[in-house]
Amino acid sequence: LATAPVGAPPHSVDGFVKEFLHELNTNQGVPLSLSSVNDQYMALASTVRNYLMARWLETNRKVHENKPKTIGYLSAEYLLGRQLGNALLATDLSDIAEKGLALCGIDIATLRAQEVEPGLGNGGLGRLAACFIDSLATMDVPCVGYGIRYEYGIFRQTFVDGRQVEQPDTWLSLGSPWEFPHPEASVQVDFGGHTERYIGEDGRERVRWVPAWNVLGVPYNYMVPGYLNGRVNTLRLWSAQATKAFDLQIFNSGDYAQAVRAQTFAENISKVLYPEDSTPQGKELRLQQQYFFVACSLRDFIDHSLEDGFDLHNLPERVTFQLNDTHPVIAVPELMRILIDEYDFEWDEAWDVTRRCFAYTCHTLLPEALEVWPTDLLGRLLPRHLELIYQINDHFLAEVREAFPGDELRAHHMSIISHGQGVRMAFLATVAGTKVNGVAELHSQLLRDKVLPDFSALWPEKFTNVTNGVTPRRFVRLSNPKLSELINDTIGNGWVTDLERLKELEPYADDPEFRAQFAEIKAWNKHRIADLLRARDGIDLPDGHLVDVMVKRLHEYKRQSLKLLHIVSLYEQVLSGKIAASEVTPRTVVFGSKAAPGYAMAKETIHLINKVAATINADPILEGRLKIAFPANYNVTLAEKLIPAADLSEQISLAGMEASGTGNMKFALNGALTIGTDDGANVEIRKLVGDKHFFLFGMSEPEVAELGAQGYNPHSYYDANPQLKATLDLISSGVFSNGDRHLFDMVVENLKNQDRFMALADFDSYVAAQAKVEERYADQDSWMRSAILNMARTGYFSSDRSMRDYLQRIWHTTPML
Ligand code: DL6
Repeated sequence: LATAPVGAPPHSVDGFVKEFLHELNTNQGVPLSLSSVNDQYMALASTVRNYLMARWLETNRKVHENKPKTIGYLSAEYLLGRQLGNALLATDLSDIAEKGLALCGIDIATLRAQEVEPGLGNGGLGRLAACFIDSLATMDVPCVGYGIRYEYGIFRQTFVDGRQVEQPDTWLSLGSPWEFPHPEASVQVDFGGHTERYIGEDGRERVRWVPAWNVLGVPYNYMVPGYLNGRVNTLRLWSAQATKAFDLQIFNSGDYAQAVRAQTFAENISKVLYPEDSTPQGKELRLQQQYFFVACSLRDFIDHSLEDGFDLHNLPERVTFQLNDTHPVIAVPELMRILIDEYDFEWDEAWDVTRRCFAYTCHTLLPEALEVWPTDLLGRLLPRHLELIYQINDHFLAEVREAFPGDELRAHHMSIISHGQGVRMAFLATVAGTKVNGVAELHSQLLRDKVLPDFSALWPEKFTNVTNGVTPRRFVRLSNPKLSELINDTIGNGWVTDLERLKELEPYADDPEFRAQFAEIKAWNKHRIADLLRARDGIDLPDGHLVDVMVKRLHEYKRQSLKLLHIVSLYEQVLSGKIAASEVTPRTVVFGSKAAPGYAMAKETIHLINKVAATINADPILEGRLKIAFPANYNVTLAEKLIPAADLSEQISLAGMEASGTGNMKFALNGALTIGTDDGANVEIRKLVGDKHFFLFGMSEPEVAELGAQGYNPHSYYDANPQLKATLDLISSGVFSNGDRHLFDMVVENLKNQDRFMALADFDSYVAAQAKVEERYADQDSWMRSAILNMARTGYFSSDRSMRDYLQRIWHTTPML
């Protein structure tokens, strides 16, 4: 079968069919008649990939020729979502592919559904990285995303009797057509051992690291296509392999397990993603992962730069390495080591280059989420790096003492190495980074004032904010095709790369016909998710309900338990006859959430949600007016279908706890109204959409701080508020647990007696805001008007805008023309 020239622009359905069949025959080795769905999916992916290939090669050629400044995005997580739809969109091949496959008797939807998403991230931080690399490619900015090719991504969640059970995520089991392994370009990474001092030829004392063991990092390249702009950047994920596959001597002697031990040990490094999102554990394997991927990435970038004739003294003109949280911060001493030990730099020269090469993004406010590595662990695994960290700290503390003479307490507080704890990676990142940014205005302010106040006093100009964003390609254009069509018909399609243009839709909020079309699309999206959940989870969603969605990682600070208290409170009021079922607004509450496997409170909360759901869904007293759906294994693929169907977006973290949130942006852009606290990016969403179109509740951050300082006593709220008491007592009554009054003690007693995130203090205000939701929802016209205004006014939250901010404020570079 003849093939069209690789990378030629999409021309005809016939041409596409020829290529598809060619791929099916030559790559999968099957004729159409005998092909499986997976064969067809793989062949379709290769066909689309071929169209991207010429652009990829051309992008790489341009980079090689022009040697532009590049962003090296260092992230331990990329939550990519499915690739096929995005690749079809980037090449404008969706229609041709659909028609071509139909000619072969294949429904493209079946092939789309065959793809297993690479879940190489935990939540917001990993998904943000995926949005950012999409935006950079679309904006023609040279970027290499560096990360880890985990063999098993975030676990697959199942429920057994309401409890979360984790299954391994075997995302590679049917093959991944989107990756290009390059074993010939493997990089060696050393670990352990000791250091030695010696006198170099120039008479200077030098240090040599004598490692004890090493592994190979094998790069796997992924295409990162820009939207219809001909650019394809690269995501390079590293996979660990043993330097020596197995010991033949030992194998021959019959000890098979021992013969492959080194291999197993090495491969463990990239085996599995740590499933903790905000409470990192100081596990040795985790530190191995972190060093492994940054050592590979720096080596890769530096070697390529040297091949291009670059002088390492000018490295900051060639690259900014953006540190996505503290996970890649070990890159700082690694670059120092390379410059000093391998390229003979003097300390000051090396530090000057290193400082200008890095910038740091912090994604948290929780003290327990700030990584600290015990010095003995670091010294055992990376002895040379620990020495360099001590030296960096000595130089830094000298600077502090010069700036604040006599203030030893301050120097003690700011020390990168804290005695008793270890190396504070956020401090190291702040000392080394040219810039430090938070991810929403409030977060950046709290970062300066509360998390790193001494550092912001020393270097006020170092601190900046870049509010997060989301890619409109995946989270509107692909996920909400009907809405995209309506927007295109109304204002043209420029919004896909210039999201602020959604503002042009504002006047249409007052147009009854537009509102009707918008409402029809919302209803269509609700049917679409209902069909999916029926097939996927056996969940039935009723028609005509307010769809109220809370999807995010399960964490106490995010307060899924507050949402649950609202639901149980409604149920209690009907049970006790305080209100009639007919007064309850028909509402379906959808939860989607994974709990870190070791986080007992989070897992118990999931268990409780499922038990409450089972009871309420089965109780005729509510006349079907309240329904709770908790589909298992919430992921990017499900988000893409669920978010467009939402009426109400739950963003109810305790103020001052959520760094930004990005789900909140996706919901608003798809026309959901937010019920939320003044936290993270909610603050900016509310400012942009206007108070009338946002349900604000709860304490502000200063109020939270004040209550905390006074001494918060949740029990006093329980005692003083009869409805809250009745609600918590109902959970303890055994109604949701087959009469077992203690099954949920862990959750209930914690709320009554500790409640670190003050759910009880915000309960009343939350319930009152929910009553306003119901009132507003009863007036569908006014609700739809607000929904349209939410969409029209939140174009600011495009990750393209975030990238422009990074380019201007941090990276000081421009797109490559
Ligand atoms: O910045 C992306 C995302 C924010 O939107 C969330 O608010 C924040 O919780 C999340 N942070 C993490 C914590 N990881 N660490 N460390 O995932 O980042």
